[in-house]
Amino acid sequence: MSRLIVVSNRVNPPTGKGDETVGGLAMALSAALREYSGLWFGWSGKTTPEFTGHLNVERCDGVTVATIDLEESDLNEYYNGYANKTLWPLFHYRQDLTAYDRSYGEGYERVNKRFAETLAPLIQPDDLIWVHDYHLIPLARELRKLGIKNRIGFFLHIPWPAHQLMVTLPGHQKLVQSLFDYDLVGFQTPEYRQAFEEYVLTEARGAAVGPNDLRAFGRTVKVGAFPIGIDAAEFAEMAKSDRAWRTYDVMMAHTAFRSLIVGVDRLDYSKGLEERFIGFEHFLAAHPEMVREVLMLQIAPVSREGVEAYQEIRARLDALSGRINGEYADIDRNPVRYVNKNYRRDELAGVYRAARVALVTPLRDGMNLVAKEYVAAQDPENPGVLILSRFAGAANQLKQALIVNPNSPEEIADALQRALAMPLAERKERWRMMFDNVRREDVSAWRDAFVGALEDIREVHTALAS
Ligand code: GDG
Repeated sequence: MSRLIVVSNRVNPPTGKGDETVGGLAMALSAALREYSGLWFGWSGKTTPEFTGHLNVERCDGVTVATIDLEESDLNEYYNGYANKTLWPLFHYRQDLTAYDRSYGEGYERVNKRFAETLAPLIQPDDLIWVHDYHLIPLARELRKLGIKNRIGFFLHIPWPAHQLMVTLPGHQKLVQSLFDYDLVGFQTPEYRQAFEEYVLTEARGAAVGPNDLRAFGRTVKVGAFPIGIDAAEFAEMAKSDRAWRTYDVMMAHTAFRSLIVGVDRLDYSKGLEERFIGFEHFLAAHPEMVREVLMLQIAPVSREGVEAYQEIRARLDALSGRINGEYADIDRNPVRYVNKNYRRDELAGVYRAARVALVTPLRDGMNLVAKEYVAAQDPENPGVLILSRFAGAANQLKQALIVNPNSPEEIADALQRALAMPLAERKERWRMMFDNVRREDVSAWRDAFVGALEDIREVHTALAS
């Protein structure tokens, strides 16, 4: 069996000490790495005055982890710059927030080169290399320049934008061309894969040369949709753990007979938090009899604080939650509880289980794992209702959610009313179908489908050679 090398911007393997803040994705990748006796490579999250290429290598719970430190200018130009001020907003359809700065592009190229130069000596001939996300699109190109001939796959966790949006990016052609140095490029949904194909066919004058093969820039790449999942069985178990029950009890006591409506998101403008708050405000205005019957809890740990747009949205959300509470609070209750703290995963599971409704209303989202976690954490005998944005990749799979356009406060308000009034039988029926999907298309299925497709490429090569 080939060895697997996973490359991602940040590396956060579980420590094996019950570290409950580690996400499901890290758990799943670690499991795959253990199975393939693999290596996880990425940025340590630390900076150094001058880049040395020094590798920090450690073993974490059966997985070898190799990280490098980056310079302060790398952090500003590559991570905060090109990745999070250029690609992230553009790929989430926020052209208004997209910054184009030549130094960002240079920093992005430089860091990808540094990743490649440090990683290349660690690669053995038969290794499979799996690169993750928008930070590292040019990595395969840099590795190929160094003579690496291994099979390399790329998975994009965020949306691929529509063609007309993609061409607004200076240097878009070079970026897309670098994807053709991979053997396999995976997207979250058929829609994003289709958007990529449209760019290749129209802008790069490429051709579809097989059901999953695109040819352009003199190379052929396999493309596919690989919707990411969660470890549903583990999450459902976690929702019944002692700590989850304690959190559940605390939530029930504090909601004091009100229905809990929950949102859990990194504090990010793509998650539609402002629009969600305004939708909730509409609901309260349209249903004054419900004001004392509901509590909306929004958990939103801060992220990317080095980027101004994130500081600005934080300030706007502070103001908005204050405004709604100012208007609708009473001496004994607030309709909105808004917290920026990070919780343990088992505590989150308890919160999800206590919530009668989950509001997952991103304006754009590659997939959205919170929607799946909410489903997995429900009590099968008394499940809650998921309200889900049509612009989350998850809407492609969780069709029994109440699907809304997150830009419409009226639609959010109407869906809340419908969710709160939904009879138990309907809640159970919708939940059952969603849970079946979350369980079937889980994180192991995602991982196996991607790694399997990458392995198959070798089989084709071997068959052709023999
Ligand atoms: C990207 C794509 C795609 C949130 N608050 C806490 C906490 N979380 C966890 C959630 C969930 C994860 O963070 C967020 O995952 P999402 O999928 O919702 O969103 P992104 O972070 O934007 O992820 C996305 C994903 O990659 C995977 O491909 O689905 O579309 O944007 O797991 O539970 N976890 C803990 N405490 C918190 O307070 N422990």
